[in-house]
Amino acid sequence: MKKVEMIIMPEIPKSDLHPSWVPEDANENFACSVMGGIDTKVNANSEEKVYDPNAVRRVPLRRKPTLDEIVKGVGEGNRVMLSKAITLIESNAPKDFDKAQRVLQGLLPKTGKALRIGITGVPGAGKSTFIEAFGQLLCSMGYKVAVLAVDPTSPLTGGSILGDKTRMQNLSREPNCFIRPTPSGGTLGGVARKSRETMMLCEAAGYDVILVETVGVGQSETTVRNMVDFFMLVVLTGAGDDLQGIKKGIMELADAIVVNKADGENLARATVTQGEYERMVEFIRPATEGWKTHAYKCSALTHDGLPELWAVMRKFEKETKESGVFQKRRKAQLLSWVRGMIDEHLHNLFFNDPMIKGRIPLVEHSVVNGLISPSQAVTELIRCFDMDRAAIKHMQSGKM
Ligand SMILES: Nc1nc2c(ncn2[C@@H]2O[C@H](COP(=O)(O)OP(=O)(O)O)[C@@H](O)[C@H]2O)c(=O)[nH]1
Ligand SMILES: [Mg+2]
Repeated sequence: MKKVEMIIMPEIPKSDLHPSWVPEDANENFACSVMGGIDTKVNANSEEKVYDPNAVRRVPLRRKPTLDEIVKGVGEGNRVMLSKAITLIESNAPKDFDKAQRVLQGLLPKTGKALRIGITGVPGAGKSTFIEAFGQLLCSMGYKVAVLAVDPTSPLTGGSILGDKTRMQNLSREPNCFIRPTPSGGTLGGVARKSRETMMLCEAAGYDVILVETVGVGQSETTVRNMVDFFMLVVLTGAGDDLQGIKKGIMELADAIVVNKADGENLARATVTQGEYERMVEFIRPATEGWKTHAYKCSALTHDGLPELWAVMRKFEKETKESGVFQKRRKAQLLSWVRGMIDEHLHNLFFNDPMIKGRIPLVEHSVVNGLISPSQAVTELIRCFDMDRAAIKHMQSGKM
């Protein structure tokens, strides 16, 4: 009987079981790990296989990249590094804030080069389907496309884009496309800051077009209008007069109104609706100086009308850059961003101040019971705040 050769395997240290690579979007449930194989050494003088524990290939441990490596990686268009940088931006941990800002600072010279396009419309209008089709069209033309979402209404579910991931399956497979769901930032201001900074990182990573989807509710349209160059409103056929009345404010933000689902039996109705919107835009203030907003129709399903819309956007870019309106808007957006952040910072500083926290219920009680006027209440709170800040400063300077 043939002797069965046994190779006794020593216990592999736990550290060697660490995966050396995991997919970019893996979470802790990712079950598959890629490990180095185990080498066996054949003894030249005998047939016997000897296991040499030193021959176990050491798999380098996954270590966190340094900030410089992240900056370099993003600048070279490395998607893993881009995701890491965005994770830093999206983090709510104070220790990550400085890191994120250092990464952004390092990449600042490479930002600002993309065409930023905002897409809004009521749920079901076809925004995600449009982005999927339009994104693929742009990728086929050789552009690198980044897709972001601003949806502060559902920070827990990950926002509209995550919910619609099935509708972006083809686009997410495009090597030249990067899709990032809405960040969970709590307030709209928080989400907006993260989205703006994410947009800048994508630009630094070489993305030519940024598509920002937003839900058609509340203030998010205005917020997205303030972070993009071209703003597009996706509408449906057959919306009643009353609904269209509500949209007037949003129409005033749009550089294009697009009647989607212009396909099949709906095509004729879409053409009529397009005409109605075209008449309506005559009466509204254009969103962009020197640009005439028009109504268009398309089908995100059949892709009809998409190349024409891209041509409109390129025309918009060319004309506004020539007139200087493009650059003027970008500058104004930056300044309003800074102002907005100052507002938010001061707001947080004020309402998180321990003295104010304790004082507010009392002062509010006095106001509602007619003991002091609202103006007096504000003066009183601001005075408390000033005193508290002065005391904190005094303590910090070691005088107490
Ligand atoms: N017929 C037709 N259906 C569409 C078109 N675009 C989107 N849809 C459908 O409309 C529904 C809502 O689309 P979705 O992209 O999720 O809308 P969103 O909520 O605005 O992002 C889905 O069932 C889509 O398949 C289109 O151009 N034609
Ligand atoms: Mg959607």
